[in-house]
Order: sequence, then structure tokens, then C-alpha cells
Amino acid sequence: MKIDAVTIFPEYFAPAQLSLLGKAQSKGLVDIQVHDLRAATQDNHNTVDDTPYGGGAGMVMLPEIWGRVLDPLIVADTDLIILTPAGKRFNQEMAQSLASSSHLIFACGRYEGIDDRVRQHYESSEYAAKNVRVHEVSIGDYVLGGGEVASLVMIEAITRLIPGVLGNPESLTEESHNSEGYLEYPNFTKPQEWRGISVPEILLSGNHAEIAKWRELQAIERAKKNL
Ligand code: 6GU
Repeated sequence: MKIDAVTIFPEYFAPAQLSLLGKAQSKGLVDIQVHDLRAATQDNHNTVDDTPYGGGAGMVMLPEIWGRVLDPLIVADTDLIILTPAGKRFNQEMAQSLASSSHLIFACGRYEGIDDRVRQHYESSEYAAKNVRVHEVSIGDYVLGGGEVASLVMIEAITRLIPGVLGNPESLTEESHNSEGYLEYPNFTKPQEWRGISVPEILLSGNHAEIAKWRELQAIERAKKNL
């Protein structure tokens, strides 16, 4: 999977070289390229934004700069992800769907966002015919300073679903038992007693059917508590 991230703060993507994602890149499963939006500016002040038409607070990112950077990156079969708190909420299902893409572009907006004509342009039929899909995505109901951290969250959730990225692929099949895609029951490891708290007896029983039943019940209790 090829991943392009476009940002005015390339340094935000340093963690992409670590851990699972770093390994996935050295294995050749994922190729992440980070592009500095400011490098595409042509004025002396390296301007990337301007005041909004219609007035109001904040600044809007210039479409001309974005077009200049995105044009050469957008090829056939591309998912262009525009990060915005007003986007569709990211979840495990969206991660699954994007994990089978061959090319993701993360457009990281700052300030009050990117001029909406950038979205409109790449959503046009000319691009749709080339299998270019545009997604406006948010990672949750809170406002971040920009899309960089949101992109990292998405990249981590998506790339670990690519075959070969996880050391132990059984982690994925176990996760898939839950619709949200994660384990909901509490986990325990050594020692058997820690600070006076014992590991639940059932987990030491070796009775896999009973353990599965217990975990299911625990998951339901936990889900209720987090409502
Ligand atoms: Cl994608 N961007 C920003 N700026 N804030 C967010 C977000 C994205 N998702 C949640 N909050």
C-alpha cells in the first residue's frame, strides 16, 4: 500500500517510522511518503492560507497550493482522505474498507480547513472515472489543531489490517469476533496474584468453552458500563 501524507508539519509523521508501521515499511508492505505543503508555495512568505469569503474567524487553506501538490499524487485507484472534524466518523469498518486500497492520500487541513473546491474538484466525474474516491473523515467528536494526528490514528488502524503487517495474524481473527473489531473482555497475565488481587479462577481452569462464556459475559458487562 502506498500512502502519501500532505501537511505543513511533516515532522508530525516521525512516529510512522516506529514499531509495527516502521517494520511494515522495511518489509515493503507499506510505503509512506510525507509531503511538505509549504514547499509548493511560490510567494516570498510561503503563504498557505487566506481569510474566508463571507467573513468569520480563522483562515482557510488556499486551493491553488493543494491542487499543485495533489495533482501529481492522484493517480488511478486512489482514496483521497480529507481530514476534518466535520467528516464522517472513522471506525473499524472504515479501516477494514480502506485496508484493501492500493493508494491512500491524507490531506491534513489546518486552521478552519481547506477551501471546499479542492474536495469538489477531485470528486468530479473525471476523477471518479479513474477510480478516485474522496472521503471527508473525522476521528471523533472533538476538535484538533489539524489533521496530522488524525491521519496517524487512521494509518495505524488501517495498516495493521494489511496481511503480513501483524506478527501474529491470529490477533486479527480473534478481534473480528466483535463487530467493532476489538476485544472487550478484561485480560490477565502473570503473576496469578498481584497486590492482593487474584486472576479469575475460571481462566486457570483450562475449560475453553466455559472461558469463552465468561469472557462473553464480561464483555457485555463492560459494554453496559461504557454506555
Ligand atoms: Cl480529522 N481534524 C481536526 N482538525 N479535528 C478533528 C478531526 C480531524 N477529527 C476529530 N477532530
